[in-house]
Amino acid sequence: MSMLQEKQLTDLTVGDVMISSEKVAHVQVNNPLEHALLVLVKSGYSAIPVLDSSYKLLGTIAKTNILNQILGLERFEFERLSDIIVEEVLNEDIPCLTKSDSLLKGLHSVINHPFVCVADEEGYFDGILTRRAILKQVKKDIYSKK
Ligand code: 2BA
Repeated sequence: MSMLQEKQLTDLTVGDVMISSEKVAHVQVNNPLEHALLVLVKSGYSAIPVLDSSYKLLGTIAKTNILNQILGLERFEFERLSDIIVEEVLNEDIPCLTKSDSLLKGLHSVINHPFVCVADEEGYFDGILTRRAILKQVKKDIYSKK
């Protein structure tokens, strides 16, 4: 029996159910917006984490942030995508969890955010906790009690 099946919902940690960093699409803070938009469109995600060159978490960036930034008075000025870097647009005001936080704390944070980033005490990026991963565990818990 796997560790995830043995543990009760209330005993699970964020580290047990998060998507680990190597599977998470991300952009670096000094990338041009053109690259960030390419990663967002190609991955299909609406928002992804932003890291520095040492893989520390700095924030997130969404397609909407990029489109807002290049919205001129009459049209989207797509030619500006190569002149602006991610640093000028990212959201720094984001919640963050650690791997040892309880899943219940994670549940609380995904009420307002589709995903929440996970980092260690020094700020190095470990992965993300998504609504999907939380809902799967909640569903498993409900069915195990039927
Ligand atoms: P969204 O991109 O707005 O995606 C909302 C939901 O749509 C996702 O929920 C997932 O169920 C589905 N979805 C979107 N794009 C997908 C894709 N390329 N492949 C499979 N399913 C896809 P969650 O899975 O709960 O993810 C919540 C949010 O976490 C996503 O919001 C996205 O911003 C971020 N995310 C999830 N997985 C990621 C990854 N591997 N890398 C980067 N960001 C990720």
